Amino acid sequence: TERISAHSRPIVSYYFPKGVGAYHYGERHPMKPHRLTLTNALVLGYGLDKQIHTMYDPRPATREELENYHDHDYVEFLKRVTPQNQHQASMKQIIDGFNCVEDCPIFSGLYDFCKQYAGASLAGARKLCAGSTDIAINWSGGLHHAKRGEASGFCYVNDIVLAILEMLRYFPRVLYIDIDIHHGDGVELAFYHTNRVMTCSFHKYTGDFFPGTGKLDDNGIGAGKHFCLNVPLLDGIDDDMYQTIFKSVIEDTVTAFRPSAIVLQCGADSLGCDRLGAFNLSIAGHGECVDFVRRFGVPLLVLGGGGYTIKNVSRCWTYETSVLVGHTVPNELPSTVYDSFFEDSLWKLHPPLTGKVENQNSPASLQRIQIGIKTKLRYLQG
Ligand code: TV1
Ligand code: CA
Ligand code: ZN
Repeated sequence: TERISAHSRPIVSYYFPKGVGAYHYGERHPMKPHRLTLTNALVLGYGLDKQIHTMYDPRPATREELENYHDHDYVEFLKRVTPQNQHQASMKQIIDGFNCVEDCPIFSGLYDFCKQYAGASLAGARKLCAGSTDIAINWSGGLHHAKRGEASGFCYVNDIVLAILEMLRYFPRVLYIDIDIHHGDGVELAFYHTNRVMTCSFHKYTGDFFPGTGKLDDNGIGAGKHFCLNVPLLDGIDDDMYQTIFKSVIEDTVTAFRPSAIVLQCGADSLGCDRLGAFNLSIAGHGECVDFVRRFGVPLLVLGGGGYTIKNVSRCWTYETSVLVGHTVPNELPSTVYDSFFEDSLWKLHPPLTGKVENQNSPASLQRIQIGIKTKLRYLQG
C-alpha cells in the first residue's frame, strides 16, 4: 500500500457522537464532557468540517463490542446501575467492587455515555482497517485508565483497548503513544504480554501522583518484554524539553518497532494552567507532538483524554484538528454561542502561558531517561 505523504493532505475522518458533551459527572467533578461540545463548536466555527473528508455521528458501541475486552458482569453492572438504584443496600457492595465511587461516580446516562465514546473510537478503528481513511479523530475517546473489570480515574470503559483490539485484526503491529499527564496504565496493562502492541506513555511520575504506575524500567512480560515504554517526568516541563524527549523517543521507537498503525492519546492536561496537571506545555507545543506523529505517514487514530481547564482543552483539540487536516487557522477564534468561555485571551486560539510552574526537570534528568529508552529499544533489533 501507498505510504501516506507527510506533505500532501491526508484523508481525515472525524467522529463526534451527537450529545456526548451533555453528560455530567457531577457539580464539583473536574471531568467536564462539555469540553467536547466546545471543541466541536470551534472546529465548525473555523470551517474545519470543510477540510475534513467526512464528519461522522457514529453509532454507539454494542454490549458485545464492550465485552470484547470488559468482563460481562462489569458491563451488566454499567447497564443496570442508575443514580437512583445506587443507594440500595444490595447495590452498594457491587458499586465498590467496580470502583464506581468518587473519581468514577454513577451519573445519569452513564452507560450511554460509555457506548458513545467507545463507539466512536471503534468506528475510527474500523475505518482505518478498511483503508478508507488515513487519520481518524475522536476527541471524546482516550479514557486510558479503565480496567477489564473496573472503572478508574474518570474512565469506565477503555475505548483505546477496544480500538487497538479491532486494529490488531488487520494491522500486524500497533504503536500506542500517550501524552496525557497521567500514566496510560489501563492500555499498558491490557497489552503487557504482547509484542504486537508497543505502549509508550509520557507522564508525571512522583510517589503520589495518580495512578502511581509508569516507571522507566517497567518492561512488559513474556512475549511483551521490551514492548512497553514509560517516560516519567516532573512538574513544570516546558515545550523545548518536552519536544526534545518526545521526538527522540518516538523517532527511535518508530525505527525499532516499525508500527503498521499508531494510536495517539492527546490528553490536554499536560498543558500549562491545567486544573489538575502541572506541566507547562503551550497549545503549539502540544500540537507539535501531534504533527510529529502525523508526519510518519502511518495510519493514525487520534483520541482525546484528560484536560480540565476546558477553555484550553477545546482550543488545543481544535488546533490539533487543524494540524491533522493540514489547514492553517487564524489565531482569532471564530464567534460561537460559547464566546464567554474564551474571553480570557480576548478570543485567541493561542493564549499566552501564565502562572508558570517551576521546571523540576533538568537536561541531565532527561538525558538519563533518553539513554534508558535507547537501551531498552536495542533489545528489539536483536
Ligand atoms: C469528585 C469531585 C471527584 C471533585 C476527583 C483529581 C474529584 C478529583 C474531585 C481528582 C478532584 C484525581 C486520585 C485519590 C485516587 C485518587 C481522563 C486515592 C480536584 C484521563 C484521573 C485522576 C485522570 C484521578 C484521568 C485522581 C485522565 N485527581 N476533584 N481525582 N485516590 N484520583 O488521585 O488521565 O486525565 O480533584
Ligand atoms: Ca501519559
Ligand atoms: Zn490525565
